[in-house]
Amino acid sequence: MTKIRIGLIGCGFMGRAHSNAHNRVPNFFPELKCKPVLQAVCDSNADCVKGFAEQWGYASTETDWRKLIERPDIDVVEICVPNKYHREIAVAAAAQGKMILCEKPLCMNTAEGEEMAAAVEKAGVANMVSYNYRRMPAVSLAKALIDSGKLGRIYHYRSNFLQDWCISASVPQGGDSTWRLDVGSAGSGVTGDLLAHCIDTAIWLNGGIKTVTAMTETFIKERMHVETGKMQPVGIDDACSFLCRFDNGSLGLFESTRYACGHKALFTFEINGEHASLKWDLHDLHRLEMFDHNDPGPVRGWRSIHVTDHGGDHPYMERWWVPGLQIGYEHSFVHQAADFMKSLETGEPCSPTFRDALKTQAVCEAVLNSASAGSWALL
Ligand code: SOE
Repeated sequence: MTKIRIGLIGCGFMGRAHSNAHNRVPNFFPELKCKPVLQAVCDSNADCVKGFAEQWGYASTETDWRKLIERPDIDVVEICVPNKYHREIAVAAAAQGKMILCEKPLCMNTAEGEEMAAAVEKAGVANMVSYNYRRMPAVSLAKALIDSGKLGRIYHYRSNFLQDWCISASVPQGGDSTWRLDVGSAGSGVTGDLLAHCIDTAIWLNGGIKTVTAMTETFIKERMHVETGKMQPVGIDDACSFLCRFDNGSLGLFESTRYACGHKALFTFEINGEHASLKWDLHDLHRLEMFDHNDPGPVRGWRSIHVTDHGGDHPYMERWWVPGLQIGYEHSFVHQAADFMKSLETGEPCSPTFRDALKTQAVCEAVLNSASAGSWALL
């Protein structure tokens, strides 16, 4: 058994999701030869990092990420801090020969992404970006069905990610909890934060995107900035919709907003092929809906597959309870961590690598360019 010593940077919501995942892997994937060990956690807030280490079981703490990446007892650097830090940390960690697991989106823009992908490739270190929804069993099942040819030629792909947590003008920008609203920390708004998930899943399921035309809007133009205490212009996109053409000839339609009153995290996709359609909804994440035109006419209709079966029928589910008992959001991170550990054993890259995630970054950038130019953008 090889211990893979994790050095986590960032004690926020994502730091918790990743720590929980590493703790669960040895319990639910006992056959893996690589076992994650929570070696060190780093955050600039000394009180916060100490409490986090105790709560999740990290052996030690750091308050300077540079010290963490230089430590010889760290194998994997896990980047769970605001997007503006991803590039610098990843490039420095690769230079130290560390493997890297980076939160999404990969970075602030494609120029940074190119540098990051080149750095991990030059160093020859394992790398992955945390687009966790790929590893929801129902989403993985959709991938297997599409790849088997069940849907035939694909005509349409549509996807939404709708939230409502910014609808009040009193939500500030910047700081630990609301950095996603600060363009200097996040790079963009819903495009990099939410549509990036839709785009990663779309590329995985339906292939590359070649042209886009988009519109964005910033509904609330000024918000108080946590760091200055002053009202400042909002530089992010609050909402974004775009049309696209995929390499396979199908047409795509995407929408994301943080102003869809009543929707908390409504990530959905639907794909229509010549023989069948599939749809999925994060609020009902263990179900995959399928319409199969080859079903006999009298009973033809949408069926709702409860993706909880064993016997190899449903991805990852054998690991958990008994058929019919569902799992949740956090399990996608456990699957991701387990697949990463497995890849270290086999030496195969674990997708999405930095290079894979750069494709999503390029679509996000084309979407934002198209919205500001008011024209189609080519990839
Ligand atoms: C934003 O609210 C957010 O937390 C994203 O940053 C995550 O990536 C997404 O999975 C849920 O929503």
